[in-house]
Amino acid sequence: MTESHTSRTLCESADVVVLGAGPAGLVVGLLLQAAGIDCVILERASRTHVQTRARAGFLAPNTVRVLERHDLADGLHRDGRRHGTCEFRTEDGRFRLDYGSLGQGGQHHVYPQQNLVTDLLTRYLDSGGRIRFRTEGLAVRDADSARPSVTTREPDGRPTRWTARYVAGCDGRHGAARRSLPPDTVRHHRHDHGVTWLGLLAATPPSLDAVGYAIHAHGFAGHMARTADVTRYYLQWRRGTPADAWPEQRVWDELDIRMRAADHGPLRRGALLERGVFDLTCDVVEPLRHGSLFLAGDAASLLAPAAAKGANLAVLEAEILAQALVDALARGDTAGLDAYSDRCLAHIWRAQEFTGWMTRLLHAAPEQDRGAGGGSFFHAALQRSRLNSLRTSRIHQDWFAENYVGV
Ligand code: RFL
Repeated sequence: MTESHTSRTLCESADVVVLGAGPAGLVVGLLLQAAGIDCVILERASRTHVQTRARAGFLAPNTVRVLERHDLADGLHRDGRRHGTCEFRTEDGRFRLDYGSLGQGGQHHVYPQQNLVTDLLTRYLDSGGRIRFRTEGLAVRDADSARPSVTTREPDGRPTRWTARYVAGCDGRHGAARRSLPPDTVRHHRHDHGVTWLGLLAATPPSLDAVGYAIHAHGFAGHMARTADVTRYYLQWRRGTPADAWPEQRVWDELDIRMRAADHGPLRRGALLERGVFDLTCDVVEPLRHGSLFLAGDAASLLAPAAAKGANLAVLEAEILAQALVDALARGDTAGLDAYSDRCLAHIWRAQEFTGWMTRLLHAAPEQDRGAGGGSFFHAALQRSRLNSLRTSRIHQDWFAENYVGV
């Protein structure tokens, strides 16, 4: 590590500069740290913000295995709960799939992402890891050289240049890593599923002992456990409508209608802690490398949240990337880095395909194709057929289970 000043720009260095302290960046940082590699994590937000950002909650078996392999799973085993059932509610009634005991998939662990991030961050800091909060990466420069650098804005506004051997771009969809990719060498594939969700966090215990997926003429509604006191709900939402357009009472009344509470039991209501609107869009950057810059997590690929894959892919890619960086820096073996992009893209496209299928299972048709009152007959009939197949075909159920928990 070196530190020097030019006339106005502070210069620092590390063998690996990791952008972003989400699940991807923290796993990369922890694994490099454990292997004795000199690294630093640069994070735009404050520590408090990073540790309280509520997002994912369903961790796949592979994610748990990665965390266990590196002795990072204590919190998850202490406070997480195993989960293996989903319930579909439609106009034809409801059916449950015990996906945890189907196929060769396994169960999820329900453990809020902010708890996981807090565990990883605490371990990283306790083991002497370097991290700079409120330090925004502005651009990755000279990535096609052996000495790339990252320009940053420090908390006091001072410009800094971090030089490195490698840069791990784990700073999400809107981060500096993506922005720094030259458009002529990297393709950016985008897709819009044409559907929008209102995501809600409610201060109330779960109402079902399963993930709830409700298909209704008014649109989709979803229920996902988080903790004993907090539950995530989703409502399909008209694109462009602000998150706060409806008062709480109307949100709960609509959830009751779409979840068919009158037939299947009431929902436990509580204060809405958080609302967010997001369009179900996805994208993939290809390849996930430009010279010495590697992308992982949401920076590499964004998935619609319908199948709960994003955080799980982030952890998978982070372990692969960290191992390859250790091989390169400790042993001079760059085969892992050369294979990184192809290896991860195979997982990413599989996850994108299943997420797209899941989106079409939950939504009859993109908004622009829908007629008034819930969609054209054709799309609705296809959706019903899809659901019937899932309800009745054991092979289809096994396929679902393997893809639902797999990455
Ligand atoms: P993150 O977690 O976004 O972390 C990126 C970090 O980079 C920082 N950053 C920068 N730092 C420095 N310089 C810059 N220029 C920077 N720009 C950004 C940010 O502050 C942040 O700290 O990305 P990462 O690590 O790749 O992890 C990805 C996951 O967070 C994401 O895929 C999941 O949350 C997606 N997701 C779900 N995934 C699941 O596997 N299971 C789920 O149940 C699940 N539910 C969800 C979700 C995402 C949701 N949102 C965001 C729509 C539910 C929701 C509501």
